[in-house]
Order: sequence, then structure tokens, then C-alpha cells
Amino acid sequence: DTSFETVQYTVGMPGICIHPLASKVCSGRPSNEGRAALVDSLLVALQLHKSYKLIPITPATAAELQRYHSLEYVSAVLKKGQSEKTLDKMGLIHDCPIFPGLDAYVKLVAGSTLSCARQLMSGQHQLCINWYGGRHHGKRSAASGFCYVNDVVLGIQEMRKQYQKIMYIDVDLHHGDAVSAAFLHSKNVLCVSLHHYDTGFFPGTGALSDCGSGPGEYHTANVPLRKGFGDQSLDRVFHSIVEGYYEAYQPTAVVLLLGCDGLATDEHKKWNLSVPGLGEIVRKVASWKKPTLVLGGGGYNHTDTARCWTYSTAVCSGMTKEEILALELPSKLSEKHLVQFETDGYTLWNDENLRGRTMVDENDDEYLKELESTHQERIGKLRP
Ligand code: TV7
Ligand code: CA
Ligand code: ZN
Repeated sequence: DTSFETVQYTVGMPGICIHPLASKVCSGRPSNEGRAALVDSLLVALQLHKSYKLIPITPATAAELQRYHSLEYVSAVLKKGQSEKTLDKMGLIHDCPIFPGLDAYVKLVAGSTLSCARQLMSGQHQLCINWYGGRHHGKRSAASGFCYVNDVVLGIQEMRKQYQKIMYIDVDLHHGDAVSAAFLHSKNVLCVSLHHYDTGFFPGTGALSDCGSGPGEYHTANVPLRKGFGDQSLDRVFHSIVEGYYEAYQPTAVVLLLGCDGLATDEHKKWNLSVPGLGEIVRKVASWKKPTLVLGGGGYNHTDTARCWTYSTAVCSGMTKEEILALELPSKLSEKHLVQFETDGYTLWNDENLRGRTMVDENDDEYLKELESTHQERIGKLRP
């Protein structure tokens, strides 16, 4: 089956544009087949779709993909019948195997983020969401970590045509390695990544000591975190480090990658974040009132990822935390995607997705102080 489940998307009200496309990437793999369709169905079931507007998307062209990717990589991804040797060289194995419809998939992932970026730049919307995007590991000449195309880099490059200084914030469990690498030398893009950091943990980059290079010095901020990272630590780090960079840098636009693999219920079992804990980050970023592009990312517990992105969409539509937590699923769910909620007893909220799990937060006060003091010093050296 080479067809995508749904090709449909959404944009929103006073300036929200959302694009929860479905993705079709190799069933049985820890990727995200059917996940965005689930978000889409959930938004409709909860009647939240009335608060935003859908925008049309144009699949990216090969030439657009080449603004970041190499010609040889674009050819390998778009053309069938490549040799084993080429596939191996281009990373199109293991985590990123080729599959029927890969060509259309990469054009759609890149095209959806580019369309959202252009929508923002048109000035009609202050915030655009593409839950289908956020493939932050895609390299110039290789696929990596379930990412076949780096829509994040392409989106930031497009936004740079209009916005002088862009702040990229990546709260996915994994380091936003390829985005950081793409802008390592740039002072026009400030890359901040919060990520789990441990020997052997993918992708292995993102040490605290890396802070950018040449003109881009201090424009890379890594926040390597330990097991059990919870809501309280997230709030603290966001306030002391992320807001610190924001105030000092004064970006003209913001890109937020809201991967949900840090949720307590994710199969990675590394962090201990709750749905509101992560979702409220979106409220803080949106409150800056800068042109903002919100992207998806990881998230391997599909129902809880859908809950978090639905929560975040509701935040962007202006709902309070209390209003969102009062949302209830209708008792009859006919949509096939929503049947996944059956195992959860058709409830939206439960102890684990509201409060996290019983897990020690190894990011103790001493460790957070060390991260904070290192970043405070660098923030002081940033020129607005
Ligand atoms: C969103 N972790 C992407 C995160 C990408 C993580 C990895 C797997 C994995 C792959 C599988 C599989 C898996 C249960 C989990 C070093 C390797 C080890 C492949 C077998 N089950 C995001 C990528 C990470 C593939 N990769 O940031 C097929 O887990 O650790 C690795 C690399 C080499 C390749 N092998 C895994 O959240 C954009 N992969 C089952 C079948
Ligand atoms: Ca990250
Ligand atoms: Zn991830």
C-alpha cells in the first residue's frame, strides 16, 4: 500500500495554522505511522477544529529539497532501484529503510513545513503548526534516526528570507543534531536543544561544551539531561536557560520542535514529563508573540503523543489549562483512529499522562545549577 492515510490539514484562528498529516512509514518500526491522523481525529472529536483553519500545502520540489540536501542524496531518495552500496552510503537502511511511496513522503514532509513557513511569512498568522514535521536528524547527504528529509532546516532557511534572527527550541528527547550542525557557524539562528544525554544514547552529540563556532559562537546551546527529567525541572530549565537566551538574543521569529518522546509513558522510558508539563511550554513560547512555527518530532506512545499535541493545539487556540483538562472524549468514537483510545478506557487524562510516573529525577539541584551557570555565562556574551 503506497497511499498515505490522510492528506489533510489545518490552520487556525487568530493566526494558527496546523498541519497534522498522517505519516506512512514502515509499520512495525518505531516510527510514526498513523500518528498524525490520530491527532487530526482527536481534534475533530473534541470539536477543537473549529478554532483553527486548514491551509493548503504544496509538496516540495526536488529543487527545494536541494536547498539543504545534496543532489546525490535527493536523487537516491526520489529514484527507485538504487544499489545496496548507494543505500548504505545514504543511510537508507536500519532506522531509515526505503519503502514504497518514500518519494511522495519526503516531498510532503518538507512541503508541509515550507507551506507553514510561508503562511507565517504572509503575516496572516502569528503561529503555524505542522505536527507532521520535525525531522531534526536528516543530514545533508544521509537519512538518520527515522528522518529522511530535514524539514526543520528547510523551514528555517525559508524563514530567514524574512526574519533576521531565528531562535530554534528543540524539546524532543533526542539531540537536534542535524539542525545544530547546519547552523553551527551562524549567528542568525540560535539553536537550543534539551535532550537526554548518556553514553550510547542516540545520536551521541549535544555535549554541554559545544556552543557554536566562528561567527556562530554562543549561538548553539545544549542542555544535556539525565534520567527522570520531570515537569518541575523542565519549568526551571525553561525559565533559567531558554528564556535567558530569548531575552538576550531577541529573535524576530521562533521555531519550536515539540517531540513527545520525553513523556513519562513513552517507550524510551528516559524522562518523566506529563502532557500538561510539555504542553504548557507551547503557551510560554506563544506568549512571546513572535512569528512562531511549531513542529512535531518523536513520540512513540501514539495516544499520549496525540493527547499532548491536542493539548498544545488547544493552548494555541487560547484555551486555559483548566478548560483543556475539562475536555472529555465523546462516548461513541466511530473514527477508526480513535479506537486506539479503547485500551485507555476512552479517557483523555489519567494519572500517568497528567502527573508522570514514579521515577527519580536524576537532574538534581546541583546538576541543574551547573547547567545554569554555564549557560548564564554564555548568555552574557551574546550580543542582541
Ligand atoms: C524524532 N532508537 C527520532 C529518534 C531516532 C532514534 C533508535 C531505534 C530502533 C530502531 C529500529 C527498531 C528500535 C526499539 C531506537 C544506533 C542504532 C541502533 C537499528 C536496528 N527498534 C526522533 C534512532 C535510534 C529499527 N537509533 O528524534 C528497525 O528501537 O540508536 C540508534 C542507532 C543503529 C541502528 N539500529 C538501532 O525521536 C525525529 N533506533 C526496530 C526495527
Ligand atoms: Ca532535543
Ligand atoms: Zn526523539
